[in-house]
Amino acid sequence: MADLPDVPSAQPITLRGDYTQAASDYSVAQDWESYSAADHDVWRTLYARQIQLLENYAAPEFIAGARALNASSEHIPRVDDTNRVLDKLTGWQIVVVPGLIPETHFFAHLSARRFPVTRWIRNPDELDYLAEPDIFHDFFGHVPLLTNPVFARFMQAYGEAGPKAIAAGALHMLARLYWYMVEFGLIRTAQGLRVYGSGILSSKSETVYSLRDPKPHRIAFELERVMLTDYLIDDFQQTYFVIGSFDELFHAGYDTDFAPIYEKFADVPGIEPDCVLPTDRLIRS
Ligand code: HBI
Ligand code: FE
Repeated sequence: MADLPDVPSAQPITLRGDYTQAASDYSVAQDWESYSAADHDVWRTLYARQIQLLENYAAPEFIAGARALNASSEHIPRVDDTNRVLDKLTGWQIVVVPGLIPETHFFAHLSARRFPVTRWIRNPDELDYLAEPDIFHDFFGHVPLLTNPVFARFMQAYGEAGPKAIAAGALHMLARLYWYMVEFGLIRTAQGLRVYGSGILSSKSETVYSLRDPKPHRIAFELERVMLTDYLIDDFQQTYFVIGSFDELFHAGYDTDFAPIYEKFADVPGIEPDCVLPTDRLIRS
């Protein structure tokens, strides 16, 4: 059995996945036949809620990706089917895992163009909040943009950056980039501000909140600013960072040598999640 990963959470949570059958890279069989009717019901409910929000809230690239995947609204997708689509579009693959996996393994999968997707789905009484990612978050939230060549290449670069960040003792700075740009990112489009972050788009209430609520700050993306900003894991974000295009994100993640950033800010404390600096460019939603 593979070792249990450390949980990247302030509150101790018990990982609910079954790690006993995991291979050394933490992969497991999806074993689609063994999902229950109740599991498929949860998928159908969540899918119906979120898919109808996309048109008015999601980035066009995300909508196009969700369409291309052609996932069923009726039942949990079969990963083998999705992998055939992904392979043709960007060469990515989904690898099914029991749940959170250790960072080094997570990075290794991403750098090999494999996205880890949790096998299990939440219970019917957890539609709105979950401490760990499940297959709905991982699949519905993350996989659509893996059909986009620019975003997919950014994700690979993120995986490649992992071991260097760990060696430099700067994993927390790299993890902030993932948090704010992959999980909670907003983007400017011709239709106004839109969401592309998977943590937002797999949540009904945060999708609306992130674009419409006057409370959170929406700040133009700036790499060092993001890599220095602490985040909240168990509440809506107080700050969202906004990219102008996926090319901008790609440029920051792919063409930038992070080593000087890690060095420069090694002993600098994180910026509070609700802080607005005089240098920030605020974006109106
Ligand atoms: N494992 N399955 C899974 N999914 C994640 O998003 C994930 C993980 N392990 C580590 C991790 N994320 C983060 O700590 C890294 O991005 C830093
Ligand atoms: Fe996620």
